[in-house]
Amino acid sequence: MALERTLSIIKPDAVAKNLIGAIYNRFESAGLRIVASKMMHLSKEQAEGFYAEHSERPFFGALVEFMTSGPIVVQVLEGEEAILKNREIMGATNPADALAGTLRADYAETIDENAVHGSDAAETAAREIAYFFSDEEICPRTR
Ligand code: RTP
Ligand code: MG
Repeated sequence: MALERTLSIIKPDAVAKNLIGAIYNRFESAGLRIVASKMMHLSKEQAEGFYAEHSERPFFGALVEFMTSGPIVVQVLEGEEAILKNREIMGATNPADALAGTLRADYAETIDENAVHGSDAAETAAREIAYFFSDEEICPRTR
């Protein structure tokens, strides 16, 4: 098993619904450690840059508008198989397809406003963590 880090975002819909603590509890209950955390309100440029891989997709404009519609909470999660584990905790992109007990099944209404983001592979995790956090802002456990 590999110790990994992944980038997680609590999206504007879930922050608006007062779900920050409930979502953090899911991460910690699953054994993931929050090793960096900040609240932000993304600019259009920041959201476009973060989702650049989707820039040609038909939903890109709506995605950027949604991600800039209110504050988000961004965190680095660390743990064994953290990338896959977080994706399992999140559930499928479309909440209608998400397994019972996942964040998206419990807290999201639509594919456009689906509560959380999580990196999908090691390379994207490294890029996404560096997009939001400097090395000094990441604080691994010392005890
Ligand atoms: P995320 O990146 O946010 O963790 O979600 P994901 O990997 O499960 O989904 P991805 O394919 O990366 O898409 C990014 C976000 O774009 C929106 N989306 N809308 N209307 C659509 O068909 C559609 N497809 C994707 C979702 O908000 C998705 O989370
Ligand atoms: Mg994705």
